[in-house]
Amino acid sequence: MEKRAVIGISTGLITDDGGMFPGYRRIYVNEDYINAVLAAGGVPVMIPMNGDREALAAVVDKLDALLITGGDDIDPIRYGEEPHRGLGKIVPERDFCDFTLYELARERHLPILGVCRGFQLINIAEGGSLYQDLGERSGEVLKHSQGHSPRLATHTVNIRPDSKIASILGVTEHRVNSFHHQTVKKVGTPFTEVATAPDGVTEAVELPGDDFLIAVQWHPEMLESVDPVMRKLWSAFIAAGLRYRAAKN
Ligand SMILES: [Mn+2]
Repeated sequence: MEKRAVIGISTGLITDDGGMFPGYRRIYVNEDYINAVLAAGGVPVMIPMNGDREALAAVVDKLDALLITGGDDIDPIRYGEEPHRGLGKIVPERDFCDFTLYELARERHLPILGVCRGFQLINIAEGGSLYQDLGERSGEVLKHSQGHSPRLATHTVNIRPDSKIASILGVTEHRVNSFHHQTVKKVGTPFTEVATAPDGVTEAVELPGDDFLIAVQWHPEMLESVDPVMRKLWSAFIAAGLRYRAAKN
């Protein structure tokens, strides 16, 4: 029997600007996600973005955990809003795939980790909403779109001491990277907000109870190689995958 947890990784779409095939479509994932899963002992499996729900269900059935990755903005119609001026690029096909993967994994109580867009998507799937651009949020807003140096942590997050993520990371305050121009407006109903930036922006949520369902607005995969604290999040996620596999068999 396979001794390592198999971690499904959601993917995105790149359309070639130039080169040999302008307009050609490619499915991709950032290499850091693969490396972070491998470093924590997991087996990474890319799930190619597609619109075949039955095929996606067949893949999810073979997984021990699901990682929902970062990427473009989510179509605001998903939370009942028209597009505002600050909205970035949207890819409805990817939205379909990612929401479907989330739903399938949630039904099966798979461990789920959401990163950046994945964090936002999970919130929306559970009835939450977004500020389509941080400029729509009133009051002081920190720089959340740092725009450079993926491995550089630039702002602080305060973590609820009684949260699962605090016990995983072993800290209640930490510095993280930040590559988002949107942010959570309403937290999804079943979730607890477990980390915030000093300006009040939601930076992590988790599901109370036994399931491993944690989502973060920052990019822990980019910090994995430089930050031992972030490494603990990956270890805990892979460990949850192994527990899921053991319970299933
Ligand atoms: Mn941030």
